[in-house]
Amino acid sequence: MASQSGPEAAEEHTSGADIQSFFDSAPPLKNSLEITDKLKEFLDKNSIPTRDGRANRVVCVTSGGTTVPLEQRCVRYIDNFSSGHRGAASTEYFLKAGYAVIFLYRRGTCQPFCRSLPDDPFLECFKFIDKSHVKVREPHSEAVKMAISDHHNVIEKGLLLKLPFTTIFEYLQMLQMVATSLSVLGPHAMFYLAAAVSDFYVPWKSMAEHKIQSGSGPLDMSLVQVPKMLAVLRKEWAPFAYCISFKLETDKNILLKKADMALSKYKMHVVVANELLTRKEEVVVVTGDGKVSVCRDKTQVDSDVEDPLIKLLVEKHSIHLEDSCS
Ligand code: PAZ
Repeated sequence: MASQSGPEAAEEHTSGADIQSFFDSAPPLKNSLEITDKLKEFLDKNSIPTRDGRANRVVCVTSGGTTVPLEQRCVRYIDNFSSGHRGAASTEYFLKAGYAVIFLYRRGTCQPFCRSLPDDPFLECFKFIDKSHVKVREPHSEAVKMAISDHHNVIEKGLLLKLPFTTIFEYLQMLQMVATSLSVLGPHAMFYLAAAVSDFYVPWKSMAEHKIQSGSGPLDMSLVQVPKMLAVLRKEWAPFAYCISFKLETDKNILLKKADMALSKYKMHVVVANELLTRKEEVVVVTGDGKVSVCRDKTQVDSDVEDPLIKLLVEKHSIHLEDSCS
């Protein structure tokens, strides 16, 4: 089941009780103390006003797809499509624009600053000079040097915090932790929710403990709807933050209608609508003021749509900040 976005009917009704029951029944995060410490350290660094007295802007970029385990000792799971390219590229552009970034990403998906690294098998990119020295082979050495130095630079300055998730249970618990910590930044915080989040899941308590056996015939299981957390994020977790969500469809005839629905239903500031096949070329930025199509600069070979997209969103965030502070 690819549960990128359920049918309209399935998007209705999320009660506080559904949300509570999701969190109550989710297996607790194994590393929640470590995450709390990392968030605290990151915010201590990034909530200090800059020299000119301006508050720092911090964005949480979510990236990659969540999984839905079918067994507690998980052998099988349902996955959601997302390579993580959008989130990784956007993170780089937000950092360039002066934001500190919390990169909440699916383990194993695309990482910031790694996009220009060679596709060749990793070990084929290196060679021994002598027994203790390794060199990057040409033509990869420039790309590898750039990736290492760009990444090192932002980590050193404490501007990038990377938090990995795999399952829908981990993702939503971590998103809640990040959102409630970022609420101290008020309108200076932004959420850029590009992760592909499962719409249906198996509640932990009704999940088989051991590997499901194939001997007992066809598999018949019923999945429960994942409560829509966007409205809670807006209303309770980080009520003053600037919130951007994504809407992915494969049928372009319903895409903009669904984006409009998400905008009004979850009170997002922006919904970025994209179609699976053209997502790297064009997106549509949907706000209460109208719709703007944003395209990759096709005259440049290495250009990507995230470059103009992030520029536009940064402008919109600035207007939001001016409005909030006046
Ligand atoms: O990760 P990627 O670059 O392969 O794809 C990005 C995307 C299509 C997952 C993202 O732009 C998106 O639309 N995320 C939200 C998906 C959804 O509607 O749940």
